Amino acid sequence: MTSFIEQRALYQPRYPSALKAISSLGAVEVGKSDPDISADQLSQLKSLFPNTFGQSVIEMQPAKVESEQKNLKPLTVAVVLSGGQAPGGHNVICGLYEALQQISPKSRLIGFKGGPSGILKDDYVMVERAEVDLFRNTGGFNMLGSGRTKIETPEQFKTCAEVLKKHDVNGLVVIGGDDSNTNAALLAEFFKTENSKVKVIGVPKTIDGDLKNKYVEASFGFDTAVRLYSELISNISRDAQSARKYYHFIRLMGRAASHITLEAALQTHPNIVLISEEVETENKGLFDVVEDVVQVIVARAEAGKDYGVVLVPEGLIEFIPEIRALFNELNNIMADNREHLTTLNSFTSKNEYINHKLSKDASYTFSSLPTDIQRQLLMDRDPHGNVQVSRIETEKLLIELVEGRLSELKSKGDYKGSFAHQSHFLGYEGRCAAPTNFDADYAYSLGLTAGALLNLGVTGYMSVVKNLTKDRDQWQAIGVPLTTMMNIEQRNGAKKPVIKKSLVSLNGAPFERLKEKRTHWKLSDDYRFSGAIQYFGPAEVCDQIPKSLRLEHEAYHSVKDC
Ligand code: FBP
Repeated sequence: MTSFIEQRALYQPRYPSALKAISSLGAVEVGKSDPDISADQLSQLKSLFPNTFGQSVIEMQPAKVESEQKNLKPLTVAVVLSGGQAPGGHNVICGLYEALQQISPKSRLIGFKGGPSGILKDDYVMVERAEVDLFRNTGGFNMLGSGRTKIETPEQFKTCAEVLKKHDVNGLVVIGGDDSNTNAALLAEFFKTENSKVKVIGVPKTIDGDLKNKYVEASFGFDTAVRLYSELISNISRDAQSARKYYHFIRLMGRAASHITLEAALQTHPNIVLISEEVETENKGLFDVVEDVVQVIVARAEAGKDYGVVLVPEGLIEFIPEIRALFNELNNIMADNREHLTTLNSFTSKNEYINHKLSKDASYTFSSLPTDIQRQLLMDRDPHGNVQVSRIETEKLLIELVEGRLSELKSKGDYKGSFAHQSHFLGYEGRCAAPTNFDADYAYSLGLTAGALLNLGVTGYMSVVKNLTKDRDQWQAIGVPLTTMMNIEQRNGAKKPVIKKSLVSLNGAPFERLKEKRTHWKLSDDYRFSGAIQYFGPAEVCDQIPKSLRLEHEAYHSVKDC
């Protein structure tokens, strides 16, 4: 064990004071709210979730009378880590364990291994005090492992029920992103229909920051991942400014939404920041995006600066209208012809087969992309039907197109600079970092809240902690019905109920702040050195929270440091 791990293990996560006495908490209903979707989608959701749709949001408060207290028998709870790693996952499990111990020292926590498939395979470990002490405040999901298996067929639902029954499980906690929490909602509905005693609670995890809505202020893991990326971007910016010879194109993880890129920009002040949601709203084609980047490079060259930093969100490619249309066609073709495609082994045969089925416009877009990108677009979708954007090298595509355009301008005498470049992809580097104080505290609180919700006997809820910009003792533990976050979307070629992803709002305060500042960043070198994540030392550096979170929940002008 390293000295860092030893010292960090001593950190005691902080949490809302109400969660200090879980067995004496009661539930107060604080209102119902339907998701903000069309009447048609609403009625589809009601019929898909007859037992769990329409439940109230509940707030946990000390019970007023003895009879309201839910100090029950020991609970047997199962937990899975699902989807991509996010810093804080171990702390959710540690918080959950402590909650169960508070309820009864005889409670048991079963950790299914490798994500939801661990339940199907009945592959598990018992989580005991020794594991909790070993993994508290550490990054990674290695305590149990993770996976992206979706429990979707009737046979899988049945197996899941049988395995949980065999272990006499009362509650299942799914720690995951939007897709995994959607799965949690489906399981909750299934168990209720089957009169099973298993209650299901979801926990909002994802570095992408796109699992947020009017109840969920943030997902755990976002803060740590962006702080780590920001440190690396700061280092690269300083290198660019020192060597004065490269443009650094840095693609940042985050699948669809640009929250990570936006937050990293607020922390580091790059010269160019692309925000996918803005590109889509302004209906910009690929060549418009390239032109925007080129203009800044030309202007910087005129100021004698042939270097700079460009941030590119991982999901950008999917938000460019002509490419989105291509993706939709590709997804449907790939879903409808899955079996036949598995028989085609070479890229050329796959390419020919698919290209034949594309519309004229989509085929033109596809053919105009470099071969490497075409190859990446034809890779398998994830189990939820999503394009695996982390495997598409958008930063390299941009570099190639920018380079081409600059040489055109050069030949006409409209550009006199030189364009040397480096490409980077920051993604996996951030997903298993040791959680910041914020993520360590937040994830631990979410685990405690999940335990408290199970003790109350509710199902189909997400564990939510609110007031995150306030001190920990003012954080508030609530339960929000998973179905209130859903809408109906096209997945794997069919309409499915899914938890709605939150994209960057162009009317939101974080984007407003970016707009206010970014013109200045283009030509100046106003790079900010955000520094490494600090775990030990003064609260100003150890207890920071994301700037976008502060901008969303505090008065705009009070947030000055970005
Ligand atoms: P989750 O939505 O499961 O949290 O995953 C987030 C993420 O890190 C995305 O940012 C990225 O596109 C994707 O996972 C990469 O997936 P994989 O780990 O399967 O390569």
